[in-house]
Amino acid sequence: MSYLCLGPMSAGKTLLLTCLQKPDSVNFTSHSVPSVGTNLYTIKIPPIVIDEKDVNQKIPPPGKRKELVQVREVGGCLAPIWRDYLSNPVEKLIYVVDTSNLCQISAAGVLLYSMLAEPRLKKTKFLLVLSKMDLAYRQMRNEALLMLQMEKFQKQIPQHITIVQFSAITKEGIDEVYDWLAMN
Ligand SMILES: Nc1nc2c(ncn2[C@@H]2O[C@H](COP(=O)(O)OP(=O)(O)OP(=O)(O)O)[C@@H](O)[C@H]2O)c(=O)[nH]1
Ligand SMILES: [Mg+2]
Repeated sequence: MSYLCLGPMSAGKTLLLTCLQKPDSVNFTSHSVPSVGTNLYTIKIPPIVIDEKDVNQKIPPPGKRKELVQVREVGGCLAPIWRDYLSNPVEKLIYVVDTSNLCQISAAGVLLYSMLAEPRLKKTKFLLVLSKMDLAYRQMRNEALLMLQMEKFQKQIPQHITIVQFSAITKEGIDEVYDWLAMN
């Protein structure tokens, strides 16, 4: 079973996965180059922090939370052949959309839908990452979801999609991504 990370070119996949690997290594001076192939990231998931004051906190039983996962990024320039990476069953798929790129959001939605409609991904768990949330000129969550036509998609597809707002710079959403990766 594999974990994949897909999304259009420059969506923020490399920086997301680098940030999950080493949060402190990413800051506003960070930059990355386009991935022309695939990159494999081994991510150590930090243990859950128990907040004794939070009576509603869900603490998974021991052994139920993964500690180490491997995620393969497939570069956005390989979108025409993403399907070639589906030969192993895909347990989880992270799909990254750049909320600051108005020209790309609708196209990102079409590509996402083509993956959701893929028969080999019917049992895959999807995480939709709305990236670059630190940028002032980004789309807000609701506008981005509207442009992606998420409401329509969610009625038509069997997969459950978790949605996270993320910034590699401010680390917004990082704990939610870790929790999603860690769950069985
Ligand atoms: N401000 C800001 N910039 C980001 C963030 N994530 C990525 N970037 C920038 O966006 C550009 C593209 O990011 P990448 O992570 O390389 O994008 P990618 O999805 O891996 O792109 P491909 O490998 O071409 O498919 C880089 O210049 C990053 O520095 C973020 O959270 N905030
Ligand atoms: Mg990349």
